[in-house]
Amino acid sequence: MRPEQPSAVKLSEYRVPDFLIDHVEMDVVLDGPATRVSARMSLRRNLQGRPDAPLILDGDDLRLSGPLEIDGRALPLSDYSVAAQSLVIPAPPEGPFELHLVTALDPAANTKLMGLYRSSGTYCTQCEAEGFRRITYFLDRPDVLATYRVRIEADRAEAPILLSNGNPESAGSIEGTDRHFAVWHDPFPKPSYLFALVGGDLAQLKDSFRTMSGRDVELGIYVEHGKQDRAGYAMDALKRSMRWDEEKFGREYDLDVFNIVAVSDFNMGAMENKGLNVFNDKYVLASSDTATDADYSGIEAVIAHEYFHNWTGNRITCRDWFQLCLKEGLTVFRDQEFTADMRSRPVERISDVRGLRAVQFMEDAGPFAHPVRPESYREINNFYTATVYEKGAEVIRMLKTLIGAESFRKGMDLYFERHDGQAATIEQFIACFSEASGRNLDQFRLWYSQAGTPTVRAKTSWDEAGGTFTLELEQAVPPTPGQDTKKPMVIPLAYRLFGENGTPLSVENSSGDGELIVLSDAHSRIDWKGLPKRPVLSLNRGFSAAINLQTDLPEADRLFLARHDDDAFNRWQVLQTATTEVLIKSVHALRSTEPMPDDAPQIEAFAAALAHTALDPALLAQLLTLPSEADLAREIGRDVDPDAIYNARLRLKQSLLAALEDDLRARYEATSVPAPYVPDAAGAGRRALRTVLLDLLTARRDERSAHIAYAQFVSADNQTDRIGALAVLSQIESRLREDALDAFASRFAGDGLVLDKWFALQASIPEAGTLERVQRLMQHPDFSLSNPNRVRSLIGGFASGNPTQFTRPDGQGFAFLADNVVQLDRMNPQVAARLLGAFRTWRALEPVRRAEAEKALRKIAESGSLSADVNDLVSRALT
Ligand code: 0A1
Ligand code: ZN
Repeated sequence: MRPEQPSAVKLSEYRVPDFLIDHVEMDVVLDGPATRVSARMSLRRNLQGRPDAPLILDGDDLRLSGPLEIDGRALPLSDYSVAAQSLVIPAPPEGPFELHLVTALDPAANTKLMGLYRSSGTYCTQCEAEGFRRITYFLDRPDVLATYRVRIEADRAEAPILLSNGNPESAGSIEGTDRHFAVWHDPFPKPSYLFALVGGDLAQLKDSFRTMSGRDVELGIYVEHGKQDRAGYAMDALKRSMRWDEEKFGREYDLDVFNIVAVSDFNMGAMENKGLNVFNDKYVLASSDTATDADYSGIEAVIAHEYFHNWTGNRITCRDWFQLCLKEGLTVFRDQEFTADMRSRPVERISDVRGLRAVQFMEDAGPFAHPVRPESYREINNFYTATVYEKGAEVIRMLKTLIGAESFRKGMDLYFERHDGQAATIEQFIACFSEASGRNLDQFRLWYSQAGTPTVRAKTSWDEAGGTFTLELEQAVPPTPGQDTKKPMVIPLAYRLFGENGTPLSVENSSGDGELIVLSDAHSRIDWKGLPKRPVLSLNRGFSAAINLQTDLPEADRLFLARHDDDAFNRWQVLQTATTEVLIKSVHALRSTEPMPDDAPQIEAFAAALAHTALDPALLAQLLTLPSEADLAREIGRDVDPDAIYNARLRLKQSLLAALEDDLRARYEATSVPAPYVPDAAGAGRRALRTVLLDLLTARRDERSAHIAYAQFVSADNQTDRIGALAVLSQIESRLREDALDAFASRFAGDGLVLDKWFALQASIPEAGTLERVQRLMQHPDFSLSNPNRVRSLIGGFASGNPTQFTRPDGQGFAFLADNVVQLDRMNPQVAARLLGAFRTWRALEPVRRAEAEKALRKIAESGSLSADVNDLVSRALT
């Protein structure tokens, strides 16, 4: 039995709004359970809308306080009606009018963390996608753009800081009381999802930024008292982001102030509200003692991402939620480019592609697959996905590769110029690039409408007599839910041909596009003529197309590329591909009577990488990291046995250790330098290498291995080395592991953000006792089901970070997740629904585990009143 389906919203049924709201005057009285919001909206009929349509405002979980007023006069009760999700005025005035209404809210009771809620006492808001309707009745859709003036009033002691969007206008005391107020005005018309308000007792870090035209902008980062000294890196990242957007895209900041508030209870990473970004504190707070290099780079990326939204998202927003990738794919592309410029471009590319494959390719291959621009949804919250974000960014990157950097920049300039102040669509966006480049991009748009990862098969041949090298390409897009047949896509394949000794050859190919092949048919053939010798082909360089590439490269070509390719990404890729093949063979061998494959070539390749002393340590760390368990599961595709995958990886690590122990140790020791911790790319690369080497050095998982990891744990003077050691140690069953875990817990007791790492590490231990450990940890004083970060670390860490235990053949791992999803759903549907992502590949499991996964999904489906969020995902998972 499948749960009942709420009706779907469809792109094809988009209609312009029947009414528009030009301006809103809000008066928000923050007063605990007696909080009140007064909203005066300047409304008018939209001449493009239906002439006789009633006014229907959206609402969710709202209580009206007092009568509605139109132009200052109370509206008789018979002239409007209030239902669970709407307020309807059947016959509003014909001309422009002002609607005034007051809602009564209890922010502390808002456990969904959507709308106005409290996080550690601070009043804060989250409105994307449909949270504003939980604050007041409104036309809560992104194509209704209004200016806002917001007056906030609160007790001065409880909330000395009062913030909203735009610029501060006035502030003062309310005479004869302990209360005060602040007025904010945002001159830029914006959709309601960008509204924000904060009231609380927070510490402030201040700075300023002079824009390219010489305006001074005041910057503020607000955090819990006592944590200001952990906000410095975020501030630095903000200033670098502001400068970068000026230099790379000509985009200048537009208000007098830019504020960021960090809160500890937040459903997602952060939110780009105009002039007032609200952040999950995980993406603001960092010190060498509490944060890892990965945390620092996460902060840098998310700060940049939210800041870049000011132009791609806020100044130009989305017409409807189907266009979500218009702002998200583009903004992820921009933040990835920023990180590449701040750090190492090839290392950033490798880690972005690793992430894309691990999450988005998985999503694209399972029941949750959907196009970058979906065409229908039941719950929009479930479309903040890797497909919309990460594949959306890849589509932008492919567009740039296809039309060239210059046309791309021209297209962006045209987009900003033409659509500033509007709510736009993908068609309008793409039209700017067609015009700028003079290219027809109709077929390219399939990247937005066809789900599934294209597979490209490449076959090469060599005609010695004529000196002709031939590449035959064949593309196919697999069927996905609702899309059985697909059309050929436009696939930009960057390539280079190498001659002897690794010299790049400059020969025109028969399609004549420089070092780029644009595959647009199902089959295609490219010839290079007049070559003296068979060249070596490096294809899809830098992962120019987001595809699964299958090549017939002979072993000799691979070795050649591993050594000579001047594209670091492809040097990494050839080694990954070869290692993946060996590991998959091992998995099959472990599940049958076939012999184990020969891993001598892997050992040789790793030895060569280790011997290459001039290599960037960050790149070496990537080269020495085996494909993940999830990568292998995806490549295997069906009848997946996570235990066999785990054992195959461990076995290869043990072979590498047996063959290369001295080299590994020497290299490991060289990564330990006594310099003080600096969270820069160079240091981060060295530390990443250190932990990768530690993992290999301890592959025997014996007591001696535990000692090696423990030694790094106790001597670490920064969180990266400490967590790196603890992560390795936690995979080894030993007394030392428990000692180290206890020491970590007492050192960071009370600091949830740091303990999240501790929760996640324990949740990922590949041992039968882990489920019980996780259940025990749920009782830990620093764990709380109401905090999304804790839930994601412990429960999410188990479901998504522990393939062998989550998929236990006895089904207890699945059942544990199911029970928690049902329980959490009553409190916070978004967080509950996100946990279900762990089921994105359940059908690929071997039959015993698959049956248990299905049982758990059915149990959720049958558990009674589910939120739209969980309902939607469970029913899609079971379809
Ligand atoms: N626009 C934000 C993501 C975001 C979406 C929904 C949220 O609701 C809980 C919060 C944040 C971004 O891309 O960063
Ligand atoms: Zn975003």
